[in-house]
Amino acid sequence: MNIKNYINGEFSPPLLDDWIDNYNPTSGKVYGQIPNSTKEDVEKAYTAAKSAFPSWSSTSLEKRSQILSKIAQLINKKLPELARAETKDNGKPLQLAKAIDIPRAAANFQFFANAITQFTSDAHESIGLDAMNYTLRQPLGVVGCISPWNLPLYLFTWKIAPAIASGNCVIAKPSEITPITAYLLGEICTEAGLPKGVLNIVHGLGTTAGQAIVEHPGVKAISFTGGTETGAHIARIVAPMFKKLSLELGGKNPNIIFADCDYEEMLSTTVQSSFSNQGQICLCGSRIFVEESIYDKFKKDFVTAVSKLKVGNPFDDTTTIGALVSKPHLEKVMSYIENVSEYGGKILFGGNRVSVNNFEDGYYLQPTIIEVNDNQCKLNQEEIFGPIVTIMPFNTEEEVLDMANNVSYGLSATLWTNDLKRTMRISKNIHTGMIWVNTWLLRDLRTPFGGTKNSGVGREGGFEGLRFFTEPKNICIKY
Ligand code: TXE
Repeated sequence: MNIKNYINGEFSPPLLDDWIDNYNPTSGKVYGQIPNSTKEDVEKAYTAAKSAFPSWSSTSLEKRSQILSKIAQLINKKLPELARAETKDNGKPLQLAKAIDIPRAAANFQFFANAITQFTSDAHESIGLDAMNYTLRQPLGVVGCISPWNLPLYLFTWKIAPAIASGNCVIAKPSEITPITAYLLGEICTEAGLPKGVLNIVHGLGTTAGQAIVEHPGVKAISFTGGTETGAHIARIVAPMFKKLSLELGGKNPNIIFADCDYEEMLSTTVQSSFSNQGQICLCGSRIFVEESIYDKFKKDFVTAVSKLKVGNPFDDTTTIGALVSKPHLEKVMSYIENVSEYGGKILFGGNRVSVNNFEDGYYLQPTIIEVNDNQCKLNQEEIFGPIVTIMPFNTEEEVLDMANNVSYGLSATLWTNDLKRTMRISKNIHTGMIWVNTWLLRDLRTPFGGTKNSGVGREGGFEGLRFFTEPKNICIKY
């Protein structure tokens, strides 16, 4: 499938007619080409976005909301096609794309279609001074949205929906590794009646097309999800330009399991939080800490449960683990397995590539459990972002809190316990942006989403997202 840029409501080839191969990770084969866009394509997208802005920013909230709702409806209507495209492009099980990725992309639009009609600004009466302040929340203008490959349409729309709901025009770039559903979104936006130039989708490499969006002096804000190193690079570029910046970066999230938890529920959720989407979710609980008294039992039961996961053809209904997203990513993940003993780990389960019938060159890897005995080892400090978790025991609350916090990331944490006081203490003292207690990845789209430390700055979700994409302007009137 060959895809094109979506600029000013039209599909167009890259101006320099340069293309990049797109791989299908389930088979390891090239199955299409995508534009290798350059600065010139970004400039074309900018011109379209800039000229659409005056009209879009003064379009009524009801009208914007109707268009966003229509986009949501069309995503739901085309769910089977979008889910298949996502699986082919990313390698994830089709069941997952159908149940999570595509419905959530629709929900992102529907949520912000509703949220924008409820978003209000403040008024402050200066009592005794005969003055009234009111604060406008104005759209920024042209903004940039750059998203990764792990949850392609889900994360792409999570940025675009609040940006356009609040009246901005967007230049968006999906990951070059998973561009297809973003391409299909262009058609949907046209069908939904989104005016030309409100959303412009430029495909290409991060270092050229992505960088051109970040560097463009007319782009007022960058919302980025991706790797920590890339986030730091972007921050260095935009800081002296004083752009608004939201960064959602990597994670190395602790999953803390106390003996008093609801064991069976913890066990099945822990299998999910470890290996969903081949472990390629920034929220996966990749460091599992288990209270000593249940450590041996957990180890045995966890290995048994994980051994039942089925790695295979992602289009097959019974598959629970599909292909990793790309060859370089598979190689990165495998390097941790190859060096496991040097890094102080012992493989309890998995560790091998899997050959899948008719998909022999796909990027399949067993879910892998590694036992470690030092939280400072590389396996516990670096984001692997694949189907690998580490486990180790702990004795006291202080000890596990210390290990949970002793890492450069601070995205999320999961806690399993029925002790209320302990829940309150740990939740308060853990250094992450989000904590799930007795559950994992239960999402309410109104809540602030994001991390601390090397996991990024800023929050997405709910009104936080709308605040990011608007500039507060205070007006003080003396009467
Ligand atoms: O991400 P990149 P990569 C982590 C994970 C993974 C590592 C690297 O550990 O192994 O990051 O992954 C665009 N200017 N996460 O290299 O490069 C790029 O084109 C502007 C965690 O694939 O950060 C893509 O659209 N844009 C993460 C997007 O950035 C640039 C999800 C993300 O790609 C750019 C993915 C530049 N200079 C990986 N360079 C999460 N937080 O969920 C690249 N891009």
